[in-house]
Parts: sequence; C-alpha cells; structure tokens
Amino acid sequence: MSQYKLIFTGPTGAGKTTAIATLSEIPVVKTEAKSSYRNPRHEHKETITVGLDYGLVKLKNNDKIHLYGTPGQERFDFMWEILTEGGLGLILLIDNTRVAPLEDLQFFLKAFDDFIKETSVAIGVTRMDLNHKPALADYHRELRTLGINPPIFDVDARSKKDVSLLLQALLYSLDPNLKVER
Ligand SMILES: Nc1nc2c(ncn2[C@@H]2O[C@H](COP(=O)(O)OP(=O)(O)O)[C@@H](O)[C@H]2O)c(=O)[nH]1
Ligand SMILES: [Mg+2]
Repeated sequence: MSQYKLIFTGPTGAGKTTAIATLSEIPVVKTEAKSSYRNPRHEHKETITVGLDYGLVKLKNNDKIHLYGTPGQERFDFMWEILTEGGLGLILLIDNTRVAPLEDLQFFLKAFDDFIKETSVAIGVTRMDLNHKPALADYHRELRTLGINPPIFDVDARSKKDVSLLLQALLYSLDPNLKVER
C-alpha cells in the first residue's frame, strides 16, 4: 500500500474545503475562523480557512491519498511551500465569479510553478453556474499563452462526480494505473 499527498489550492471561496469534504471518506479536519472582512461577492461566506483542510481518499488498490487544502489568502502564502513538500500533484480551483479569474489562474500557476514543474496540475473552474464568463475556451487560450496544457474542467465542488473526475484526471496524468474508487 502506498500513500500519496495531494494539494488543493485556489482563491478564497473557490471551493477547496467543499471539494475535500466531497471526496473524503473521513470527516474532514477544517480550520475555519470568522472572517474579519466583508467581501460583497461572498456575502454567504462567514468563515475562511486560516490553516488547512485535510481529508482522505482510498484508491481501488487500497493506496491512500491524503488531501490537503491550502489557505486561499496571500497573507498565508508562507504555508504553501510547507504544504507542497512531498506532494504528488496540485488541484487548482478557480472561482469563476471573482473579478478576474484568468488573473487568479496566472497568479496561482506562478505561485506554485516550481511544484508544478516537478509534479502535475489539474484545474477545476467552479461556480460557472453563477457566472459562465470567462468560458473554458478562454482558460484554454490563457493556458496556451503560458505554454502548458493541463486537464481543465467545469466543476461544482459540491458534486462528487465532478470532483472525482478532476482527481482522476490528475492521477491519470501521473500514473494511468491509479484509479479512484466509485
Ligand atoms: N453555486 C456554486 N457554489 C459552489 C460551487 N463550488 C463551491 N460552491 C460553494 O462555494 C462556497 C465556498 O466554498 P468553500 O469550499 O468554502 O471555498 P474555499 O474558500 O476555497 O475553501 C460554498 O458555499 C460552496 O458550497 C459551484 O460550482 N457552484
Ligand atoms: Mg476553505
């Protein structure tokens, strides 16, 4: 049995905590705190992740994947490098309702570029039901200008089917033999 570690990152509100809870077979460990600021685009959101989220997924062959969510806010970016240590790959969630999602994409790909170079990345664009622009084609164009071609999907972090597909795409790009239990 092998054990792997995957990292979920992306801006606050992108669905990291939700995606980890959706996938995890154990109750997730969350470190939420009351948000001290009001973000008009996320009025529903009263807590933010200050530390990290943790969940666990078992694969068909009994391998275990430990899921870690990074804090979304830049003031916690000192933790990003610690969290990626020994990680197998990165799942980047982008919130399509934010002001400039393509800039968020660039920002996070840049922030994690050393890690991505050594491993792999899969991208999930969330909240597309609320805001359908930019479209996936716009993301593809942006990725082409950055010279990379990672798997990218429209995902709802609350949907097990969506998040499993994203996870499976990342695992497949690392090792076609790794399969998510369904
Ligand atoms: N409408 C909609 N809501 C979503 C989607 N993905 C996640 N959410 C919601 O967005 C909110 C923020 O998610 P959360 O997991 O706390 O984001 P985090 O800050 O990245 O951990 C939660 O209320 C989720 O249920 C989506 O695709 N569509
Ligand atoms: Mg969170």
